[in-house]
Amino acid sequence: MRGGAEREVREGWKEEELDVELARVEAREAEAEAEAEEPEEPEAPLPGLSKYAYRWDTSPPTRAQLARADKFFTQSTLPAEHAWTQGRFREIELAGNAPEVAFLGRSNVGKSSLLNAVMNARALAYTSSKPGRTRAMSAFKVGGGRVVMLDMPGYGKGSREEWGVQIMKYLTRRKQLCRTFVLLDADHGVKPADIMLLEAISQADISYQVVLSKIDRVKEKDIKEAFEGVKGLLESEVGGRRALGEILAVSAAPKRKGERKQGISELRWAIMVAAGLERWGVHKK
Ligand SMILES: Nc1nc2c(ncn2[C@@H]2O[C@H](COP(=O)(O)OP(=O)(O)O)[C@@H](O)[C@H]2O)c(=O)[nH]1
Ligand SMILES: [Mg+2]
Repeated sequence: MRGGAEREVREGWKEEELDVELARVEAREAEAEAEAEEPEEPEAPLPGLSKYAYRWDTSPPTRAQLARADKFFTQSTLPAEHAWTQGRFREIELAGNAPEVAFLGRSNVGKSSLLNAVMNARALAYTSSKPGRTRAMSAFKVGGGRVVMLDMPGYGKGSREEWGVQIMKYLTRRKQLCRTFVLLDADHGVKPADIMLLEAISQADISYQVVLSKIDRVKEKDIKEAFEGVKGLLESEVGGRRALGEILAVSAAPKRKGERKQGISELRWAIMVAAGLERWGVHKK
């Protein structure tokens, strides 16, 4: 019968289509099963990334090195002390040739609080919640004068002109200055004033290292994003040629509850490396 033959053919075609569809469904199911069986792959870690540092040019300190750095900065027999405060470069007593490290950044980014945290001092460096209060440079001796830490006036509104002239003189002329730390607020992100500061120090060919401040205010994943963003910035024209391939992240934990000190040992170690004190505290055999 014609009608029956036609149906057979049609049904035959349908069966083929069905087979194809079935095969597709099976394949999809198998795929889904395989996916479900495979343990979820953790996000690939960024090489060189740790909790308080992102390194692409340096190697991370060992636990023993971090412990020595903490010891150096917290020796009770040799507490940190104020060395000098000056507004003008020519007035700074140039005596002494201890290695120096300077802390730069916008007003209120947390420079003075961070110095106090590193030096294990409550209020050696003057801190203020009102921006632009520190107009002078202050120097502090650490470890019996083996290192001098400099708290610089904030870069930002109102103080830019004075800042430019005096600080640039210091940064470019001071022979014993071995590293400049540029603080960027992890909470507020990179601001135009930060870009101007980075451009200024890059143009003056000053070597520096970036430190993200106030990380107690942001989530861990935001710190990672900030690290990547800042690396990109440092590798752009803004960053110049002298940025260290290592960004640190810190919290100075000032007064309020819930604000924990973080990343301070790593920063202490970075200062010791800059000052050539890697071997300090290593017992001689
Ligand atoms: N949450 C938080 N606040 C901070 C931190 N460091 C500093 N601050 C606060 O930020 C303000 C400015 O700090 P200060 O150290 O004077 O900044 P400077 O102008 O860069 O020297 C003060 O109110 C500090 O208490 C930090 O790590 N975490
Ligand atoms: Mg200050």
